[in-house]
Amino acid sequence: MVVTPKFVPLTGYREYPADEMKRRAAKFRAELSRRRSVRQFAGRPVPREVVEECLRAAGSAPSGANMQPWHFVVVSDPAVKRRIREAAEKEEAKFYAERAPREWLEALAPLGTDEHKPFLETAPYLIVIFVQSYGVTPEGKKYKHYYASESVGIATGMLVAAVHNAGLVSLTHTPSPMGFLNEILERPPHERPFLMLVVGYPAEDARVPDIEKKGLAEIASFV
Ligand code: IYR
Repeated sequence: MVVTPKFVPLTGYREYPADEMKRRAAKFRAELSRRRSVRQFAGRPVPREVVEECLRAAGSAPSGANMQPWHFVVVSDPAVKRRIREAAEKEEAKFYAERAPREWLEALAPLGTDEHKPFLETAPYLIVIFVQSYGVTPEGKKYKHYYASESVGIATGMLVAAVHNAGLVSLTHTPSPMGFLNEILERPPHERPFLMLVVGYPAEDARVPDIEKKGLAEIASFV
């Protein structure tokens, strides 16, 4: 089937004078630099509309051939959160005791993590992000997704930024392996759990690891 491309004017773009552009870039950088991954959450509820808007922001991400190969499951049901915590802690216990090579455990040491994941029950929302290896039409026909992992990675980054911008904290969490999420959340086999984003308010006494980000000279080169 040959589709003729259809174009519309670029109405959403805004150009800023150079000094305003610099100010905006620096302000956004400063805002994002305040973001920290948090592992201690308050139980306080978060308005669902906030999460919905953050998901719309994530859904605006660019993706390979605009296939949007993602699905977000927002978990707030305490019984489902408990099942996820139990399954995750079972895998994590094996990870810390047997599966993780020493080098990996050494790399994780500054974070102070272990197999206990109380935040999976405390936080008001667990957003489980799935990557779809292929799409399915309403008629049941399969079609290929391109750069699915890259696309979902971009959408996830935008979700992390949106959640921070809204005034909440998050934790990117990847219990390994994550297959149990398909079972608990009843997602089809062509959807692979990509990452879980734990979202909520930080606990009042939340503490974060004393770690630093690399500077520009270390992460970028201009040629
Ligand atoms: N999934 C484990 C281990 C872990 C792995 C990485 I890479 C981290 O950045 C943090 C933790 C856990 O969540 O404890």
